[in-house]
Amino acid sequence: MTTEAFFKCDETIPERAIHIAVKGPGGCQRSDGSDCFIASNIATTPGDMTERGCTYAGCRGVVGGPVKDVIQLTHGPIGCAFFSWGYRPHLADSDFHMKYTFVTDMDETNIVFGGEKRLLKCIIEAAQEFPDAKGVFIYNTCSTALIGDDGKDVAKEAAKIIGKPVVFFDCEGFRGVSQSAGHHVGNETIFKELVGSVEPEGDFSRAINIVGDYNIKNDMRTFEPLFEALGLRILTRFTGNVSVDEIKIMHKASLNVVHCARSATYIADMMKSKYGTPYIDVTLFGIKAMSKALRDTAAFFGLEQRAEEVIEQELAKIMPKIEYYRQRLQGKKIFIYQGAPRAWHWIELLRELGMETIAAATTFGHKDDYEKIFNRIQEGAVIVDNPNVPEIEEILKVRRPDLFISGNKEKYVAYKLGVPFVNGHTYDTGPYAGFSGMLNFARDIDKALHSPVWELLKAQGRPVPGTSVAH
Ligand code: CFM
Repeated sequence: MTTEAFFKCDETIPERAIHIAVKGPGGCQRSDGSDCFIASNIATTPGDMTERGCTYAGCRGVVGGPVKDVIQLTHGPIGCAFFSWGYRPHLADSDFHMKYTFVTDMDETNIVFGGEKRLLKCIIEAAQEFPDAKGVFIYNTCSTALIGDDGKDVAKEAAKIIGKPVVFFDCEGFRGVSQSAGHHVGNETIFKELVGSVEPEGDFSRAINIVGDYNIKNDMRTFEPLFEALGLRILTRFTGNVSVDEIKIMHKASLNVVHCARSATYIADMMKSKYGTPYIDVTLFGIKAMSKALRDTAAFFGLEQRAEEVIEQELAKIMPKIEYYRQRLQGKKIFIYQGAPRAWHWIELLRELGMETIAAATTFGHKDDYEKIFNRIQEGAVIVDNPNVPEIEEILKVRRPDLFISGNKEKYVAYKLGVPFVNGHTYDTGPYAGFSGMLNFARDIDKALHSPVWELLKAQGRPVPGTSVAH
């Protein structure tokens, strides 16, 4: 075992060593040289400059927030509502959920005397102001949890008064080690409070749910028509572009097709044990993965032949353009840092475009996410759990990827260091899913890599892609 930290910036945080690994021959090697798995889903060391979000963020921002026809009400201070509003483009065919955010706006007096009455008043007022809303989702925050407000009880009372579902999420920020706990709370609460609350008549033998896709910049438009072309009906989307009434009947579907395994396997598991609904895991990004998703789904319904026709038709449309981009992107080295699944979803997609991932990091991945990354990534790549900001900078400066795929928080760090960047969370000009979305992704990568700005910087003697920077 060596005492030297893998990253120079971690010399004063030895706790980081177990979160960093290099893919060795056939497996993983930790930064201290020992063979073992990377540590994940544990609390961040105090003082470590993590980029993680809170449980409330995972519940309100990721799982509950995309539901399009409910009042999205934060029970807490105004900042919690403001900073979770509008950043993630989980679009729908209406914009109520993106246009408005609601908050009980807890101030000092409310914290001292309690916020239950205020919460009830806010629910009633919001429901009166927006009579078309189909229900209310209430998200708990740290402050209201600490003073012991019984939001669940208020929700019950409010539901009787307004005559619509009022769902309370126990998603106070401090509950988990990252936003991942909020996904779990979101899944469990929606399952218990809404799923199965209505029993519709009809034939659901060819109905599926898309589970764990949030319709980021209309991702769903790229793949839903393909599932429909197989002869299937999409009953419920969990939770991109979905109404509360569709969630209530999602238990009627014959199959759950799970895209984001991290944030939504919980509800697929609960549906399997309560209703016997089977599920399959898919990746809806990239040629091989998207084709496999269609094949696996079709196989469940005995529609194999139709799947081959759909795939052939779609590939004919994109392959000439994919070939064009492959020529331009060949050999580029990529650093991906995403929440979790997209880091493993995209390794193969990038390979299909001629590129290799040399570093992959996730904010809140669990063991199963890292297993998938290790299995897919090339030897010698570095894998980092819950990276801190100096580590990200060090990877950009020392390993010099040709491109960094990450989110808005990291964009300017990349630009300052002369590294081309593509936004993998909210997309530059997405959608990126499906076959057609892959072309958008490739085009954005091409634009980032071949922007004329890099030539201008070179002329000024500034750092440009592919050159190392002293540190
Ligand atoms: Fe699932 Fe997501 Fe992701 Fe996620 Fe996210 Fe996202 Fe993400 Mo940003 S649900 S885990 S909490 S695929 S918002 S649509 S891009 S970090 S890798």
